[in-house]
Amino acid sequence: MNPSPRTGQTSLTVVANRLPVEQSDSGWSISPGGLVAAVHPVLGERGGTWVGWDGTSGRSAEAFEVDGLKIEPVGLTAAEVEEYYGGFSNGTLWPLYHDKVHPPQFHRHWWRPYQRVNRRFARRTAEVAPEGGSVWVHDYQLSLVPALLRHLRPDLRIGFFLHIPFPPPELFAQIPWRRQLLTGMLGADSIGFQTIFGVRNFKEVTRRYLGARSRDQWIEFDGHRCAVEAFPISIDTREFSSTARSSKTTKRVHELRGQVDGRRILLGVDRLDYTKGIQHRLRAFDALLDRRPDLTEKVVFVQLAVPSRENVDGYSEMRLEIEGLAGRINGKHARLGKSVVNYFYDSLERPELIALYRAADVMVVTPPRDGMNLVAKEFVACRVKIDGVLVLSEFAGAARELDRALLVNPFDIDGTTAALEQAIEMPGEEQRARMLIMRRHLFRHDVYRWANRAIGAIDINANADANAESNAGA
Ligand code: ADQ
Repeated sequence: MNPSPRTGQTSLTVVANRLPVEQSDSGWSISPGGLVAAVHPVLGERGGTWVGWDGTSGRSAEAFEVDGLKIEPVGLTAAEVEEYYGGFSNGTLWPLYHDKVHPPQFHRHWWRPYQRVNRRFARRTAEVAPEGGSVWVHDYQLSLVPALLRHLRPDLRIGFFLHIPFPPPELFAQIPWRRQLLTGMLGADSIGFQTIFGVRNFKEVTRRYLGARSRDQWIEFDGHRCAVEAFPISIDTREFSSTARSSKTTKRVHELRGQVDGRRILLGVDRLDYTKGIQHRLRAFDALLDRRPDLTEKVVFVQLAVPSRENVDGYSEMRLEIEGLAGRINGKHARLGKSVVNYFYDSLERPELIALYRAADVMVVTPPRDGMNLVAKEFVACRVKIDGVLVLSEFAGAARELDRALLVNPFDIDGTTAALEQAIEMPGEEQRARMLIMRRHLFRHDVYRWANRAIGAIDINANADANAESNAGA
């Protein structure tokens, strides 16, 4: 065992596809982001290591340290980036797990590099994790790591967290390598999903395709017990809220509002991905202006899209489609000097994003499928005046918690159009009542609570496995 000198808890090793660091002229620094922000305090307290890929191709594998965090890079060749990352992870699993909103491709020449890279991650982790330590593996790119790691290092406590949805059995069934993916994940002591639907789907497929037995939160397979639970991820609510409240942000909000001549701002903020439903919301907005031409001079749709996976199949076509759609809507409804859609293909700095969240009147989040969707939560956290309206897809994990949003089915253009109209015209009192409830929820359920619950489950369930009688399914 390797207890931390301060807490007596074992050290934590995080394993994720990407390292939480970025390089500039002045060297490496921790890159801002939800996962690293949530895990950093725990890593600081318990002592920790992060195993991951640095985003480049090449086989650099020298360990280094940033802000007290040990970094263990896993190198990938250019071919592996294409086949393991762009191919099996993002061309097979990503679209399939998101209900096939884009057709997945099944290629054996992607599966083999996926296995090889998963083995490399497992080996690297096995080399660096302290004896008896806890390891937390993240996401669909590394589904095989838990079982590989358990085989190499049976002394470790292993957790796995899936950030994206786990699909219904009839979709999962299509994967030629479904048994290997399931046995890979079941090597963990604890698996976390974003919602209870992920838990249910996973239990069902392990029963059907592995004959695993499950009871309550336990799945038993091959003499090993694994806990499966929903841990909805969240954000640093206090940090978003206090930045939104600052005088600097307030000044910027006034500037932004001045730039749109008092028009109401509908806002979309997404990674440019087909799971985010940017086209769905633009079509609904177009239909709204068709039906209510009087709104043309009163509203503007601001859509920010962060460049993402530009080398993966389907992404550049989708970008062209969205840009064409934005252009057509402007062509139809804009007046001289007044476009109705302002589209930006860019990533914003956090303070500017927060100012936009505050400046907007209506946040429009319409993914046809999304594990959680942090943008919806960030918007709510930034509404320090307890106003504004969230229009949210019922197919985002966040809809389970943010149920005072106007929930929409993004495939239903008429329904989404009606929700946009309702949002634009919602009285202040109703905005306040809805927003208050959602903000209260987010202050109680922030990312620190998420990390504590998920990491706590790894420790507790590993102990349970060692001590408990094997009675699952009895
Ligand atoms: P994503 O799909 O990448 O991740 P999402 O929840 O949509 O994550 O969050 C995107 C993040 O990027 C947000 O923090 C947002 O602020 C930021 N962002 C988006 N557009 C931006 C822009 N133009 N400029 C700057 N920042 C921008 C996966 C799953 C999600 C799940 C997360 C976390 O697909 O469902 O919520 O992991 O588990």
